[in-house]
Amino acid sequence: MPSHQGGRYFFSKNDGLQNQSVLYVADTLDATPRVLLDPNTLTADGTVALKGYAISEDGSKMAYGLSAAGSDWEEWKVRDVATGKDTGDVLKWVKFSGCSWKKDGSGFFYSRYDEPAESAKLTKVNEFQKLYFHKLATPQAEDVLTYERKDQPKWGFGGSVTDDGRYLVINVSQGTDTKNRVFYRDLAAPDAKVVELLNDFDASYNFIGNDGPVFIFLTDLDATRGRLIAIDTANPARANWRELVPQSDATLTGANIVGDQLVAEYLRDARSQVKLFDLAGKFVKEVGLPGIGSAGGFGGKRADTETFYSFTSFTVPGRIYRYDFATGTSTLWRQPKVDFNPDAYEVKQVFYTSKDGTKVPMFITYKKGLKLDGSNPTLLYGYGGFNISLTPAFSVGNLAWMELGGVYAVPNLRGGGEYGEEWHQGGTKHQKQNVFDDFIGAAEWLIANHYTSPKKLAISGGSNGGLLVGACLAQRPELYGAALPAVGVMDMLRFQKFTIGWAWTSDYGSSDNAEDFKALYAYSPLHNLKPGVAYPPTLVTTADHDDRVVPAHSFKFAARLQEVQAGAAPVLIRIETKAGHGAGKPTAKIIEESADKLAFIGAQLGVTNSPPTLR
Ligand code: X97
Repeated sequence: MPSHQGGRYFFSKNDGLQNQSVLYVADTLDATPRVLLDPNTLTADGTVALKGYAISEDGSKMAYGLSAAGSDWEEWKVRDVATGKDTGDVLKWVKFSGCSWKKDGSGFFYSRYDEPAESAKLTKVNEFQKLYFHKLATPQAEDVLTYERKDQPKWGFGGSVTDDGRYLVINVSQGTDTKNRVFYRDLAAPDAKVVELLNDFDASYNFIGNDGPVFIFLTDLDATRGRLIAIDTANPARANWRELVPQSDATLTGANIVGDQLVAEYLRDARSQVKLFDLAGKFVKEVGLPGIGSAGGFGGKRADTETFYSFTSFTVPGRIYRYDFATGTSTLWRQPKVDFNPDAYEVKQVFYTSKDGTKVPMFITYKKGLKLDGSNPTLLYGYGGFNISLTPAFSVGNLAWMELGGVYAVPNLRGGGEYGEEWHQGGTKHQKQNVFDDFIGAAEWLIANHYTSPKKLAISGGSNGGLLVGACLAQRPELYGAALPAVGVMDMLRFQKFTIGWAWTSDYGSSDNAEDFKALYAYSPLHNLKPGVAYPPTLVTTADHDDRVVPAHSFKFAARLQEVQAGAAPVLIRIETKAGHGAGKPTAKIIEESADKLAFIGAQLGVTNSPPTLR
């Protein structure tokens, strides 16, 4: 999506097979863009990725973060937008950080950790994050420490300068817990102290923007599906908080102040809905979307008269639309060319009942003409955690599967964010088994409704979804014909001991706590594989530089599964090199890995259709 800053437009584009997307700048939307940063020129194998960038207020400078070989570590640099030359500024040991410029362009705020020992770079526990200000053209050693808490190793800090330049808002997080604190500092007063505005970790408070001293937040306080509130920093007592947009039956997942309005993004049964409100919270109108699917973006500044958003679904490759606030119309700006006929596919949403009676939605996509005779090779994909929602999205890999006659199914498991914080909490800690029951329930529904049968059903998921696949494999080995656990958390007793693993105790609990230990031990994939059981064909995947979920999880799980396997089915592990948890993976490696995974499940489920002719 283009963003408009300092009179220029910035956007990225991938021709389709480029390892990394290229960042362009253009003077107007219609002007010929020029390349501002092409990560493909930084290494021949495309393993250096652009992880983020921030443009200074006047559009003259770009701060940008690169990561190498898939690691979460980033190195930030600064580029002169007019000349395309780097300024020489270099910031190291940046991780889980944003970047926010001071409006005078003198420098920016970012978050970093202390430098780890070389040998522990990819495994050492990440704690004591610190917020810094980097002044342009000075060495990192001279960066000004803006905020740190030596008494709170687990607090993470993110700094953002408000649209009007007046305040630095400091978001305080505790790992992946949705509850946070919010502090701020007045940037207009030279020696202003940090004000602890929201200091309780009692709910989530997502800063949306400010109208002078009045701060607007998206919160789940007394509203599991979210609402917008206004807090006057001059009068911050709770009794004075005002509700701008109350909770509704759809889940409020994000909001922005653009075009002098509040653009509110909702999920209704995991499908996007977008509404506009004025700054007092009065409903203005709904933004008509091009169909059932996922919309995102809607960024910009308060004074902007336009915004851009992406729209995608299972059969709609990501399109970019421009929304004009004056006319209230969306126009298609860019759309990729993918050589397939979307009308040849069917997308539907069903609702099934899980073990405890909970109604769970599931998207199912397949080529039209499907016979419900229980014989269709089916790929069931899930995640189920961390308040993350699975919404309709396009993937060439999934399309290839469906072209071969495969069914692709995505249930919205508990633990996700589809129905708000209550839905998320329902799949965490001592209730984590609900997530597995929901996934198993999806498999059983697909079998009972004659889409497929156990021998024709593959399960897949990555990260927390790798845990999902591992746990469901251990609990119901006879239910599947193949399993693809990717970059999974497989050892639930030790995950907190490496890199950012401790952060996930908000969803998982911790083996350091006796009660949690019991719950974790009961489902930990590594600890629940049993000798004498015939497990389905399994291809475990991970990568050598995964410092989000260290690859040891997958190594141990694969070794144990090979050890106990009583059946004849293969148990393989595929370890990608110069790659990590997934973000920034070059297209060439994505294709190689997808091809191997599809070939594995295709062979194991007996996919017999001949592949479509290569064009
Ligand atoms: C993480 O582990 C992200 C680790 C760093 N991090 C936090 N909180 C986040 C963040 O500890 O980036 C956050 C971001 C997205 C979603 C939730 C938390 C943060 C929050 C506010 C401000 C700045 C940072 N994640 C999980 C993961 O990778 C899920 C998504 C992000 N997992 C791997 C979970 C289990 C397996």
